[in-house]
Amino acid sequence: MRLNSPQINIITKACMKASKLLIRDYGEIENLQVSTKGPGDFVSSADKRTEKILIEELQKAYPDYGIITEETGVINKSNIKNRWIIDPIDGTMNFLNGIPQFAISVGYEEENEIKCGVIFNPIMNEMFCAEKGNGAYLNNSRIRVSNKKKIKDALLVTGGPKQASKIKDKIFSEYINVSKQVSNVRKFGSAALDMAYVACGRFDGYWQRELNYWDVAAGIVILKEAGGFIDFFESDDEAPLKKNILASNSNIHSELRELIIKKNIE
Ligand code: 2AM
Ligand code: CA
Repeated sequence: MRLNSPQINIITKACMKASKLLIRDYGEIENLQVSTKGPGDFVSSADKRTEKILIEELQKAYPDYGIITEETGVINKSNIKNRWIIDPIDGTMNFLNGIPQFAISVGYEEENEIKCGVIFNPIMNEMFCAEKGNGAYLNNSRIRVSNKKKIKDALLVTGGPKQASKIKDKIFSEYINVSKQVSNVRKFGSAALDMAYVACGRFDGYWQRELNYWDVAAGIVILKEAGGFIDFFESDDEAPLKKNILASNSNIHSELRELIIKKNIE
């Protein structure tokens, strides 16, 4: 591995540590699914505990860094120069259902730019990581986006709408419109892994509305370092933690963007 900043080393170690208990919890899910109580509370405590371990490990190294997390919110609010962005379990619904498509996602932001990040699926033992200027890796191998050039041949992935979404109809019609123009579309349920999969060429592109910054922070640097292109289409500058994201191998980007935005206007 040729990634060498102190921050990427710290994130990697924190993810490894947090994943040990997460793997054990995942093994319990099957039993809980058939119990009358169901796994709901169990998952929420797994989420909180994973986050706690990550925060402890990251703070040990840099106590004064800011932290934005899904569960706890913001820590050290005044430090906006150096921030960790944490999603302890991205793909919670999959985790809850015993589907091994979820990940710990941690990004490091400096002066408003993500400098390095890790997306780790502990069940598949796949660790995606990247550092600005030093490339993107899956475990120990360098990764790169696909070389697909035509949108009609593209295999895409998307997500949402969430249950509470006020724009469900718009998101569903977008899905139909895009599906008609491409090879196929998948929906895997973890935004972080969706982006990582574009980064390593498994998918050619990904889009999703109504995400949070922690869903995508680590994915931003991993995808960019793998040669991909990202844009936050129709996102609200006033709400920097809310994102609509379009990520691709870069070849198909403008066509895909046009497909999503133009079809919505019609
Ligand atoms: P989560 O698993 O951490 O909640 C699923 O389409 C993807 O969207 C997941 O990465 C999921 O993250 C994210 N997402 C963000 N907000 C969501 C919400 N309110 N409901 C469902 N998924 C959400
Ligand atoms: Ca998430």
